[in-house]
Amino acid sequence: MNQPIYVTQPYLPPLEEFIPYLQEIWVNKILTNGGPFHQQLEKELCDYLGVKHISLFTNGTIALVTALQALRITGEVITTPYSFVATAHSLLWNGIKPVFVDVDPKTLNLDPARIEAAITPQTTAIMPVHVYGHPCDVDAIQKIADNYNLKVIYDAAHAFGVQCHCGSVLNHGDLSVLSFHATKVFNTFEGGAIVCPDEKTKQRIDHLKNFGFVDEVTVVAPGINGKMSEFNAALGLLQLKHIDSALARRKQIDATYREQLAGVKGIHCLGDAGEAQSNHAYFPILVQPDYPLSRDALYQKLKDNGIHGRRYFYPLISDFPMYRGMLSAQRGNLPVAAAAAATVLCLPIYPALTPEAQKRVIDIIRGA
Ligand code: T4K
Repeated sequence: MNQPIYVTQPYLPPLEEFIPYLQEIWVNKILTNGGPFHQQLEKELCDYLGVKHISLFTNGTIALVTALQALRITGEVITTPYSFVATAHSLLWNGIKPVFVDVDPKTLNLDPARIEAAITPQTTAIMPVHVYGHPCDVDAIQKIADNYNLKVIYDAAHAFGVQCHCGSVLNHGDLSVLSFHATKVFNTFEGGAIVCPDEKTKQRIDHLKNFGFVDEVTVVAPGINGKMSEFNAALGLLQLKHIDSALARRKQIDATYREQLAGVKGIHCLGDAGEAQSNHAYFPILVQPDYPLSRDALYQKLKDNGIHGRRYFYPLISDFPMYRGMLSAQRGNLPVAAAAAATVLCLPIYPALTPEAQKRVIDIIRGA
């Protein structure tokens, strides 16, 4: 019986390499609240990612909620329906109205050409997502934000280590938010971070994730508890030692899928690795009408063979009950996103995926 193959499997470095970190925690007895591993990971991530400041968080969702608070965003925010639900939930948690705008058919990222029409006097920010780690059109988005005096907060949950035409994609916009969840390219079991350009903003974010405390007796804002623990920070430090080989293996798997699926009628592989500097976080395909099976039939066929692909992102966020009554959530407003949600399937991609396991996936898709 073959082992099940999941859409992803967390990368775990050898256990014995983690023991010294645990010993250090046990000796120090500093478990959280900005301890030595937390500080070290912030510094090492800045160096690795090529960014100025990072504030670590307990997860990406709390980081998104806090990023909006850090910039005092209110009113309406333009965002994408084609993402994980946490993107829009972070707006609702702040009492902000999401305004959904359709995506670009090539990248499935927020389409800059459609943003202006959705701006109202209540619009204060744009929250795009670098979906699957493929960079948004950051220049076009910034131009609109500058013209209308809007902030830009990137949901960069998938974009660890992604480069664009001018260095790290995380340096674009006012803030970028990363997720270090178990399913991500770089994981700390649970975790996240806000990337910010200046010391003052970093300080405000650090206060907000620590209940608003500035010192023992001063609270400047109704902050939350968003701090990353020393355990998670230690995992991050260890992961960082292995990240380059993990990314290299992902790149090979991506290239094999592209090569082996290139001639399969009705299968379109998104995000040509050659043109975008991807981290190969996901391998999304679109199952088109000229493929012999529907997307859901292929999903099921793979599943029947122990291969658990995922339909990221179906349903659209705008189809969930707390959003679907909104004017911008109407299907007619979002044809590209709706078509993608109906045809997308993310195939297994992770460093430990063996060539034999990948061949099983490819053979089923080719053999339909
Ligand atoms: N913004 C965007 C654009 C995001 O994609 C996300 C998260 C966020 C914001 C929020 O960041 P966080 O607050 O999560 O840091 C998963 C993840 O839970 C979620 O982090 C992620 N996006 C989303 C795209 O995927 P599920 O419900 O699909 O995950 P789950 O548990 O079904 O896992 C998928 C597969 O991974 C499993 O079939 C097996 C494998 N797996 C998973 C876990 C958790 C393992 O092998 N081991 C594990 O520990 O949401």
